Amino acid sequence: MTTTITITGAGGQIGYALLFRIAAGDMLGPDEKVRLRLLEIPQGLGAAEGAALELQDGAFGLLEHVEVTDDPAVGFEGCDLALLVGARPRGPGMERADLLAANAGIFGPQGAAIAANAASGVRVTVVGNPANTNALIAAASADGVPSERFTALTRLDENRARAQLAQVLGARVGSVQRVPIWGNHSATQFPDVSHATVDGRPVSEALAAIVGDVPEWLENTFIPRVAKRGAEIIEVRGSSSVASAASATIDHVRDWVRGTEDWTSAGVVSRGEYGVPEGLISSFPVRSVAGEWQIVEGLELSEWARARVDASVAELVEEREAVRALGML
Ligand code: NAX
Repeated sequence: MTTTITITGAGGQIGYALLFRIAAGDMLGPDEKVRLRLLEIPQGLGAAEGAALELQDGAFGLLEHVEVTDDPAVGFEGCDLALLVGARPRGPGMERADLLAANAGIFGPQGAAIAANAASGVRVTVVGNPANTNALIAAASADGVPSERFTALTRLDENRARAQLAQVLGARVGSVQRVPIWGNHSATQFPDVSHATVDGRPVSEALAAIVGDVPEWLENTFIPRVAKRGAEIIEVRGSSSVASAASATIDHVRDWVRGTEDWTSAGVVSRGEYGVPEGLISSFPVRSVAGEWQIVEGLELSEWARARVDASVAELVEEREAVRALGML
């Protein structure tokens, strides 16, 4: 079988880190051939074309074809998986409303182009920020495509949270599970350890023995560390997260297509679960079953956790209102 994958912003940094891993089979496995469509704006075409030459030189056995274009109709033609990475970054003096408007101007038309050109079962993953609201805008513009097919990447946040926990617990990261991210992919996100396990056992007791006052540690150390990890990477590396973001994108799509054994996190459309207003694209604990994300329901949330979820969801509501006020939703 061959899967057609469209990557927007393919000439950018995350695009460069993603393309070679997809071509190597890291996302869909060693038996699935891939056809790549790299969608850029005119200024990014040279970088995308250069990446296409390097893909050729990688002599990847699974890579059937690479096409570079700045035409969304061509870029999304027949695509099964759309990775929407390209976005407008916040420039100097840009207000939040300006940022939302600039991105609505990208993700609205891309949603429409997906509806008009993609394969009927297309699955869309939005990486470009503000990811949740960009996904909402794309979904709203994609007539005829169920909104369940539009997701926002919060897997990087979850991976960061699991890695931080593993480090504190002195455990392998693979042994730390059930650390969902709730809400927005932003500083308000809520990485939730209340159901977390290490080697199948609750982490709460192990944490208490190490950090003492667990609520204080969560509030003042763990959550800020996870939520501000992007800024930490910029400070240390001198440039934003790239390979880890690409890796999380691979994790998200692989799990969506091939299923999960346990929970993970994804920004998916709310149908009112946990009181999150219907239609918002919010991060939830999810599992992937038969190619579809399912929100894990029935989890207990403490009063403190509830307030954290509500605060992040309130930010998503504000973003939706701001885009509506601009007449772009
Ligand atoms: P770069 O600036 O390196 O690349 C972005 C690329 O997108 C550029 O080549 C640009 O020409 C292209 N582009 C812009 N508008 C486009 C359009 N309308 N159609 C097609 N291509 C377009 O940024 P990079 O470091 O690759 O980051 C990409 C996005 O990921 C940013 O919005 C960034 O904020 C976001 N991130 C999201 C993360 C997440 O977890 N959801 C984490 C990493 C990252 O911060």
